[in-house]
Amino acid sequence: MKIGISCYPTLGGSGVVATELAMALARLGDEVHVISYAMPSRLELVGPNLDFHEVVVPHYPLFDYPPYSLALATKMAEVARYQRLDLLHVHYAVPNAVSAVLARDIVGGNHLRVVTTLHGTDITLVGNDPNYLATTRYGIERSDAVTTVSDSLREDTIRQLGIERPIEVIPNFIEPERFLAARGGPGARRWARGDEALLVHVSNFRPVKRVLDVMRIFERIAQEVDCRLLLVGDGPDRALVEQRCRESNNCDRIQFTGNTAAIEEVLIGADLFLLPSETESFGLAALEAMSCEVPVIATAVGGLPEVVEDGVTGYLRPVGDIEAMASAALGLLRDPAKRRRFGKAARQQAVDRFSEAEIVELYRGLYRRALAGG
Ligand code: GMT
Repeated sequence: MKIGISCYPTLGGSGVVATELAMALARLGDEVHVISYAMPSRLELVGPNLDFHEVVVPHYPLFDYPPYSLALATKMAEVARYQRLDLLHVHYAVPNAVSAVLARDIVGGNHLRVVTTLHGTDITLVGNDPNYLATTRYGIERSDAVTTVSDSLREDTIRQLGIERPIEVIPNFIEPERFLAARGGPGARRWARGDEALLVHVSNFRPVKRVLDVMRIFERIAQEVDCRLLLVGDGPDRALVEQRCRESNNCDRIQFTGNTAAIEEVLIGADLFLLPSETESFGLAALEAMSCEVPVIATAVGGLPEVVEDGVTGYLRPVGDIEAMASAALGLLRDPAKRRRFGKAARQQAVDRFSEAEIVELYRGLYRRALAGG
């Protein structure tokens, strides 16, 4: 198949899933063209059948807001026409779905298909904003096929956007071997002093991630156990977090690594993963932690219960319940055998339920059905 994949190029979950999917499809022999305003962080040009096409958004004095959606649609139409694409698979509805639908109209004929994958905040925070609602709904309804990354997001899409069309659930995935390969090295323990417990949080530091809750949980745990916190990623709330670590006199026990594409290097060897989000449609970071045998302490929201099994691969507690999350974490840190058992179960479930090979085949099956759909 000849597939155009469009996504945000950042290290956010939707960009990571799109990039890993693009590389997996190319390895399977499909011809893949990635379309974005910058080269996605995790993208490696794995072979001659994987290309990158940059969307250029020219500035003009009239434009206070350069029209990215139009430049994207123009590039999608150009790539579709000249590379003879069978379909465009767009990740994140705003504005990618609308741009793809427009590109399909520009190309004309009846052969180019549009597949849209909804990732989370494109529905729960952005798409349902009245300023974007009508175009988000239009992009979803006019796509030839639509997927969400969890049952929970599917329900949110139906309820919050009033969507009535069929939506298929295809979850996020991991490549199991990648996380084993890091085992030989120091992994996260390069930051540890001696035997101290290592807690890790990975995110884009947006308010929805509640990074201050990560700090509060850590402070509570640190009262009872010798431990260190690894904060991976970057974003708007980082300054707040740095301020909090100074105020609580914890800076010497907290390490900021910034963004990294080599996520396994900060997860292998860690003791616990913290994800106290306000909402989370799936929680790819939690799945990546699980695949490194790291149990997850998270909130019981959105798609997280579809990923983390409470009491088996981690613990799920109510949003904002610092005491409950800290005490669940302490229960595991004080019982190393139990923590290891949870870690093994986490890896097993990640491999059994979310392996790349199986999930990528779900996408390919969907593509075939969309192409056959006339
Ligand atoms: O907020 C983020 O984590 C980034 C966001 C994105 O679209 O890049 O992530 C969303 O998509 C991921 C991949 O499908 C999901 O695993 C995340 O749960 C989801 N984030 C939220 O719903 C907050």
